[in-house]
Amino acid sequence: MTNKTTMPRLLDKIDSPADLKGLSLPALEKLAAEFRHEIVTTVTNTGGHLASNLGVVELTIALHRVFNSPVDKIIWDVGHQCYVHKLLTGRRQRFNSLRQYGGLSGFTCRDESQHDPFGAGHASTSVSAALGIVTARDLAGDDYQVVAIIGDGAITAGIAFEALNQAGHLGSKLIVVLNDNGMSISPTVGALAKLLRRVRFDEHYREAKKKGRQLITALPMGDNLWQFSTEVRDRLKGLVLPTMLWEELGFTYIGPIDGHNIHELETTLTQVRDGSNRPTLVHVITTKGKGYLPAESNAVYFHGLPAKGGNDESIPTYSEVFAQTMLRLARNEPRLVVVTPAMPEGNCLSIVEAEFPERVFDVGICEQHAVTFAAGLATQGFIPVVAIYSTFLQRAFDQIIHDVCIQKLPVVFAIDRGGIVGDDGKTHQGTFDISYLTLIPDLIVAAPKDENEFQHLLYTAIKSGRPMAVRYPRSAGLGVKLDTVLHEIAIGEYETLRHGGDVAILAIGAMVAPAMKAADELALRGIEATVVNARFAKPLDRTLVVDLASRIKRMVTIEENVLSGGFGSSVLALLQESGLYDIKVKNIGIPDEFVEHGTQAILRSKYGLDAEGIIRQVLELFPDHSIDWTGVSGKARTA
Ligand SMILES: Cc1ncc(C[n+]2csc(CCOP(=O)(O)OP(=O)(O)O)c2C)c(N)n1
Repeated sequence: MTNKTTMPRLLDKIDSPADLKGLSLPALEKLAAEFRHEIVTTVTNTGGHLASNLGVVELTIALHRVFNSPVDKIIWDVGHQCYVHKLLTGRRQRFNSLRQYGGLSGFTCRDESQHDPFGAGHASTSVSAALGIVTARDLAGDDYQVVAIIGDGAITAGIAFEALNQAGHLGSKLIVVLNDNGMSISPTVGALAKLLRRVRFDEHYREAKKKGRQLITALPMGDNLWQFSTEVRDRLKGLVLPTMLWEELGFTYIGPIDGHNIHELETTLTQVRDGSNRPTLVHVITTKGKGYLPAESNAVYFHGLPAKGGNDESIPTYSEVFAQTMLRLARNEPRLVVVTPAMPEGNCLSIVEAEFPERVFDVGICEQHAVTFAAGLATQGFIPVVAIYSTFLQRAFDQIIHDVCIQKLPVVFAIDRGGIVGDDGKTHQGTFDISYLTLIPDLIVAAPKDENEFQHLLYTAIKSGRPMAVRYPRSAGLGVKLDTVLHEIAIGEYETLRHGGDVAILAIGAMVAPAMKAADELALRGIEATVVNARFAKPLDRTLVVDLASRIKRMVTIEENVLSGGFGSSVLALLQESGLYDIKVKNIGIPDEFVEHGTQAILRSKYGLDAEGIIRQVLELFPDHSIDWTGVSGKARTA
């Protein structure tokens, strides 16, 4: 891809969708190339969703030429492909702050622009939200247009079908653009994906479609397209059942349309805008990564790029250790199966899939189904491991309670990206799981202090015969040695890593390492801390906690989770229950607010979840202590 930097850029004159309206087709095509260049240069630096955005450049231009945002509502599913939309809607000047702390979000966001009528980050919400807006419009007697753009990956989710189902029932005007690139993050799986592939690649269909198009273009301008598109559809029905799915759901089906042909897109969208008052589905075919060869040829890798200067790749990530452990365990345990809701890449499952293709199930973007599917497997003696990101497991809360825990089924939840995830921001932080899991009876909730303990906890989980969750962070491990022989860890038993009589620090998961560092530093300041690796958020090691509290009288809990309902609040409840009312307790965790985007380091520092923050907060328990405060940040003296 080239960009002649000496030529003035059209892009620099685009401050709102109105600036697009007078441009010729060649100018729009030039602009599309400029958008691509801008996105590639920015995202290779900031990190972000590259391939998905490159695939919708022409589609976004056409949408903004045909529809009148923000009066008309354009709703992007997931919101990860909204970069051209951002560039077009007054956010060009701030585009290089994408996903940076204090900068633009990587997703659509109502706080950011009136052109983002509905925020997202999680998949498959667009049709539901659009239908709600459509219904509000109709109730208010307004007449603006509502367009949802949903990918072939996102449309596999139950919620998308729930929305299509109601849309067909209501019959109101709603435009759904199906952006079909054949890819979720990995290739889209499932029966629906097969159906779409047939429409994309079926030669009979393409031939018949071509004839249909010739028929339409031969007609005098101004004729009623709908009459003819019905005629075309009728001709096609015998040949192409796939499109009938949408018709039977109550949608007028238009397509497939070349998603990189601005003229074809505009013509079609204009006809849809001015045409039928029914729900309409426009099937648009795009290429993920379009216009940037590396991304076109490896859309999986270029789906989401890390920011420049990312992690030290010599230390395996927790996700990699998870997959390696699954592989080892699967070799000896034929009942072990792994279920992933569309995240085989993120969970590094390719190595397991390569050896045991029949025991790894990608179920699509269907978290609820993933959990109940696993529960069904467990009823028949299998040991399912649901590999899932913390933030996406939120979707399956009832399934964990109703389908797994009430029935005490031995499903293992391997919860990736627990804690602060960083640049993806509010919609993706894994900061709620300890709270929403520990309130469920019969569920064991564990978090390892390092990657070696992680493999032992996974082993413990599959041996436990009980529902058990193991949550781990989005990061490389600590670089510790991995034991070759796995062993079980006694459930509910903590590990004391350091002894000291002034304060007991109970840290869980990724917080153990900074707690140890803080304790070493505190010792230099005359405070001796006991540090406990509280590897189970549930059950607590009641005996140890009560003993430490009674003896030491000062206790600090640390978790990368919201304070509300978290590990610290379980400890407080235990102390109350045990009649220990005179203990000074400090709970460290995330306050009652949504955590912005930014690097993990910035965010941990903001919330006092690094060694310095821990020291500062521990010192609050020693107001009368003679302490050397040198080197502790100014924010420290809050007490
Ligand atoms: C509920 C949920 N699960 C998983 C994800 C992770 N995720 C982000 S984009 C994506 C693929 C979406 O595929 P598609 O809708 O086809 O869009 P494309 O990227 O192909 O344009 C997935 C699985 C998510 N954002 N939300």
